Amino acid sequence: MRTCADLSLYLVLDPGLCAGVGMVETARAAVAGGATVVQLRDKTADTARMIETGRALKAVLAGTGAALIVNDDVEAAIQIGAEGLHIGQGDMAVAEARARIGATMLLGLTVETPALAAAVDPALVDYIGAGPVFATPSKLDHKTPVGFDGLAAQVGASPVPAVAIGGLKADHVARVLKAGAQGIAVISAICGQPDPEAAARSLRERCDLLGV
Ligand code: TZP
Ligand code: MG
Repeated sequence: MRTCADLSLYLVLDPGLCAGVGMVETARAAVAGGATVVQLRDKTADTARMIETGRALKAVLAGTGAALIVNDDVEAAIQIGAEGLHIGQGDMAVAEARARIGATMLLGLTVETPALAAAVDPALVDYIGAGPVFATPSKLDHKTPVGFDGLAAQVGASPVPAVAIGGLKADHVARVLKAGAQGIAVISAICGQPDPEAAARSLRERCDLLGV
């Protein structure tokens, strides 16, 4: 049986926004500040580059307890030995993804509506990415923002834990948790910040205050 990772502070890496210090250093700093999950998401990389970056991330995260999740690229996730794979609705079918990664790796699925959340098979999927809560320039083709009420509806319909995403900052942590999500997922609140460790710590402190 799989145990889902601590989803409380979930960093999604973006190579463009991390351009200054790079994704690996951003991840190291974020985890030092209290991030519990790091997702490698690089729409510009082929599988070879995903594997290269993923292995560097795995080395940096070793011994920290933070989980490494790979976005979209199932082959890279396997080759890296990541803790999980995250896919969207337009990516490979959930059953196929589960068959490829085996029984022990985590599988995350993005949902954008309560109906999609309700359709999640908890035998296959370990957590959902729910939202987008707000519009965000970090994902130009994001679906219609749902706000905190929409988030609560998605989370309430889901048979598995949820992490909220989309335009979220430290001030939103309380409302994310009140909506029932287990954690907050962010790109720009950490990536590209002048001090990614301090940015992560300020998110972590809000989570800690609320007991997650
Ligand atoms: N999926 C929905 S919104 C989003 C993703 C990957 C981007 C979130 O980025 P930010 O900067 O935290 O708004
Ligand atoms: Mg995807």
